[in-house]
Amino acid sequence: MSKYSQDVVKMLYDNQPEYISGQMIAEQLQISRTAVKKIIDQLKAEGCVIHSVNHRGHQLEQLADTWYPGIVEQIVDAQGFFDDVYVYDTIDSTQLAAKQKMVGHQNAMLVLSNEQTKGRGRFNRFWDSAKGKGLWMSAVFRPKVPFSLITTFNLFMALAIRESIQPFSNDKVEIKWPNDIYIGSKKVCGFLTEMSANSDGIEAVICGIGINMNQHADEFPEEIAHRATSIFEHADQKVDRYAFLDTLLKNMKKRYIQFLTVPFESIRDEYRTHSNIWHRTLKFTENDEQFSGQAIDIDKDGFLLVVDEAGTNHRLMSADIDL
Ligand code: BTX
Repeated sequence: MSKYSQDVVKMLYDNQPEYISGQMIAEQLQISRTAVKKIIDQLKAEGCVIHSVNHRGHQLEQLADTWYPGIVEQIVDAQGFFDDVYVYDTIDSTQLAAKQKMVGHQNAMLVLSNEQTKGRGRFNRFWDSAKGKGLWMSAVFRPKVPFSLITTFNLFMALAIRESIQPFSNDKVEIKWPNDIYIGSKKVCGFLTEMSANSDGIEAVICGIGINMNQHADEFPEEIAHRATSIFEHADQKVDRYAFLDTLLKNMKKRYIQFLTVPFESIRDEYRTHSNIWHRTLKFTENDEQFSGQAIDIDKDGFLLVVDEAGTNHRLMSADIDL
């Protein structure tokens, strides 16, 4: 996409819901009206819904299912939290890109891509990241906190993601400790937190977030179709990816500040209320060990307390849980 297309789409976006004339766009960008018309036609072909009316100009109704860097930057800048943002059309993994981009400076950063060809979950498991269907993003934070606090970071982010999805969904959105967000019995989001540290302390916390926004149920690959869902499947309309990103970044900022300033204990009740793992017998897999049991609580460090069927207590830092 040419630089001018980025400028035009941003002008249309900034002018919403008003019309802007082709003449005005041409003058501001110092290009011909024919060039403007060509760009507008191209944006329409990409999937932008733009109303073009003689003597009034162009009005943007809906953006295409893609991240336009200029608009993403505007949303990110308005939050005043992340210093840098990188937007890709396609990439192997935003998590890998974030780890490369964060070297040599102390900036907080975001990396987003329309598609990932090698999206990864925990233990290098695949993460399906279809083009234009979801939010595939990695966020790099630079907390100056002791190592011991990091075990709770993921829990604060879980709340941020859950409360961002909820307003877009007609159905209840819940946290499945430690790394997933569910709607009903299906996963709508997976996220993971990795850390980079040296002997002086933490260099960065890298949070990779995959959220299924607009897939239809029959669009998921066969191996995950029975346990994956999207926000769209629980909404009346397509998710506006920009409105969603804005909501998510606001909540991430809020929860990050909370992470830095209050102990997990002060949000524990809230976390418990929004979790889907209580009062049922579940199958846990931790490393190679498997057992059935009931989750009882989460302790102040974010570890899950479980009692297995033989009555033995377990304190889990991470595990796979079959619902
Ligand atoms: P996880 O290991 O808990 O979940 C991975 C498992 O989830 C897979 O084995 C598969 O069964 C299932 N799965 C794969 N893709 C999807 C999907 N789109 N929706 C629902 N279920 C799925 C959770 O790992 C953490 C995932 C983080 C993904 C983000 S995306 C941006 C960033 N970049 C990157 O490479 N990873 C992170």
